[in-house]
Formats: sequence, C-alpha cells, structure tokens
Amino acid sequence: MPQINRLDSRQADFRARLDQLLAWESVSDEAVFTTVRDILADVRHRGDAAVLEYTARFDRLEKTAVAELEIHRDRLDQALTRIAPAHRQALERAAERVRRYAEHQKLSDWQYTEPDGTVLGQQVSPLDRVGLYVPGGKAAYPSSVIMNAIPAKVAGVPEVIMVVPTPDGQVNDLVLAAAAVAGVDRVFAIGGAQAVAALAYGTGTIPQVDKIVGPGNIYVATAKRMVFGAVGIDMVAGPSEILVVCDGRTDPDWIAADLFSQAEHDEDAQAILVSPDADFLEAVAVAMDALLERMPRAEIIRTSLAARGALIRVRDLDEAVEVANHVAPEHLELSVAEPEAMARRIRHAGAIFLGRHTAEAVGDYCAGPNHVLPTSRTARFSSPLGVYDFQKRSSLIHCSAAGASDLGRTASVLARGEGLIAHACSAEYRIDPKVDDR
Ligand code: HSO
Ligand code: ZN
Repeated sequence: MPQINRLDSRQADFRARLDQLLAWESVSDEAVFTTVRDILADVRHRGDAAVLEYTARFDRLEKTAVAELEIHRDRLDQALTRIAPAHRQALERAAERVRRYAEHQKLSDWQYTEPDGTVLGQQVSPLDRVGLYVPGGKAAYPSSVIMNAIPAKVAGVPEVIMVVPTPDGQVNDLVLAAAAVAGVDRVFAIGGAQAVAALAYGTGTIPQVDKIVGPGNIYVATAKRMVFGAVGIDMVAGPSEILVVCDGRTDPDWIAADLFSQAEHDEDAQAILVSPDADFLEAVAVAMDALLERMPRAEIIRTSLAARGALIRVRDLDEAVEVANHVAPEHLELSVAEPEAMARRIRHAGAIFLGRHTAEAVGDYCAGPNHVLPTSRTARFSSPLGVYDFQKRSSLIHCSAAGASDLGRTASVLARGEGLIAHACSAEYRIDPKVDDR
C-alpha cells in the first residue's frame, strides 16, 4: 500500500493536522536570490552581450548575436509538420476549445450618462506586448504554451514573445508546434533569469514587454518576483494540487488515477481524497497500490503521497464541503450524485470538476478553461489565468458644463479640506455662479 496520511474529522487534532499538510513555503534561498539579482543587473546594463554569455554558460549554446537565437516562424511551421498528425490534431482541437472559452472572458467597454449630461465609463485595452516563459527539459509542457498564449491573443495583445531555453541546442518540437498553433509572434531560445531580465528590461535585440507570464524553476520564479513593478507578472505558481470529494460510489480505480494525475507532477504536489465512506477510502488505497506499478513516475507519486497526500474521512458530505472550502484547492473534483448543488456551496477553488465523468486531466489539456490556476490556498483571493489578465481598464470621465459646475463645488470643499489649493482652484474655475448650489 503506498504510504499516505490518514485523517479523520472526528480526531481532536484534525484541523491542526490538516493545516500542517497544507502548509507550503515556496523556498526563498539566499544564494538563488543573490545569483538572480546579479544576472538581472548584468542583463539590464550589458543587454545582448550578457544574454549571449549566460546562454553560452548555462545552455552551452555559443552564438555571436542574440538574433541567431531567434526561432523564426518557418521553424515553428516545420515543427508543426514534423510532429505526429495525431499530436497536431490534438493541439489544434485543444487550442480551439481554449480559445472559445476565452472569448467569453473578454472585458467590455461600458458607459452611462448622469442626469446633468456627464458621461462616465470604462474603456478596455489589451497590453501592448507580453512575454511568455516556457521551461526547457522535463517541465516543458506544450499545453502550457496554449494556456498562456491563447488568452493573450484573444485579449488582442499584438505581440506575444516566447522564450524557451534549448540546452545544447535541443528544441522540443511539440513546444514549437504549440507556439505555432497558439499564435505566438516571436520565439527566442533563451531561458533562466537572463531571459526574464531580457524581457523585463529589453536588450538591443529582445523587445521589452509589459507583462511576463508562464511557469519556471526557482531561478525564473525569483527573477519574476524581482522584476515585478518594472513589468507585470502572473501569479507565482506553487506545486499542483487536487482535492477529490467522493460519496463512495465512483469506481475506486478512477479516483486513484485522478489523485495520481496531480501527484505525478512533482514531489511537492498534493493529492487529497475526502469521503464519508471509510470502506471506500480503503478501496481507493488498494486501487492506488495496483495502479502505482504501472506508473513510470511511481517514485515521484510515492514521495508526494507520503509527504503531502491524504485520505480524509469526514462525517458527511456537508463536512466535505467545509474541508474543501478550507483547503481552497487548485483543482476540486466533486465525484458525487448531485454535483451542481454541491458546487453552489464551494466558495474557494481554482477549478471545479463536476460529476463522476469529469477527470481533472481533461481540464489540464482540452476542456477549455485555463489550466493556470491559483495554488497554495490562493484561490481564497485569486482566479484562473484568463483574457482579463491581458486587458487593462481606463476610466472615462466627460463632464458636461453643468456637471463640472456641480461637481466642482464638492471637489472644492474636499480639496480645501485637504489643504490642496491648486486642486480647489482647478475645480472652482469651472463652477458657474449662475447655477445654484445643491
Ligand atoms: N496540472 C497542471 C497543468 C498540466 N498538467 C500541464 C499537465 N500538463 C497545472 O496545475
Ligand atoms: Zn496536470
């Protein structure tokens, strides 16, 4: 039987044990911080020359100009024809579905007119330029290229610039093909903190962007945190999580696989099953045991389950809802008879998967909603990545003469109260003395 934590809500120390399992501190390593700070400063000051040096040092890629690191459109299209047709079709289908869902998220302009003719509103604009970080090596997920790039393009961002490290010049065809399908505009074969710096500050060759999104290792995450302010960033994601609530009537094999699907991401991932049915919890444990043998990533799964996984027995499904809201998981599966009614009581979750037939894994690839979701309980206050993350709002104020006069009186009082006399004058000049005070 794989080792996994077992909790019961009847235990006096239940909440304390649960909180202990949930606790997650993203490592903030002093050495990493110093290294990243130096790389950022170096790229900021020396631009292309620094990018070339770091790429030679870390990726063993010797070039004489950063322009040689650009992967042009024809190479993306070649990748698209090189991959298996089934892969291409799946990427295209996923992209189409993610695009259709994203279309629903667009923010829109609105305005209304006050009785005095003053018009107030909101005007929405896309960001000008976005950088998308794609990790190299084992964490290079083509699905993440789609999930990050498509909402930006749907928002109307004219230029999406992707960076991806290619150690020893090794490129991942699926990642390049995904970039082509998602409509990425330019790709550079650079990575690490130097790529984040290049995007944040711009170099002779790499254009400066307004926001950087996408997952990365500890160096990339630290770099993103440090350039925040100069540019926008998306969330800094923690390890993947899944919480399954089950009434005990779903095939235990299905649930075991659902738990593994997030546990296999990495050793720090978290998979939790909550059920009022003690026999069912045991049946899932048995199913996990059998399934584990078939998993190429069994070691990662085993480590993650032992460290942060849990089988939680609750008194009833009401209590399961309470636990789910407390955990605020990235992914929440409601494998119960009446999932809609239960979903209405969920306040905190990145994505909710309703019913026995909805595997979280389809959400990772092709259901339509984004797979970039709030982790580590941040679903209490944040939302999935979406089109709105690539749009900004400007307020619109257009005073009529009557509105200027009327509002001028109120502004003047408040300005004098704050001791800001220029403000007061500016408002008062527009007051029409012939119009009565309110
Ligand atoms: N589950 C991950 C996304 C992903 N899964 C990519 C497979 N590939 C986000 O939590
Ligand atoms: Zn996943």
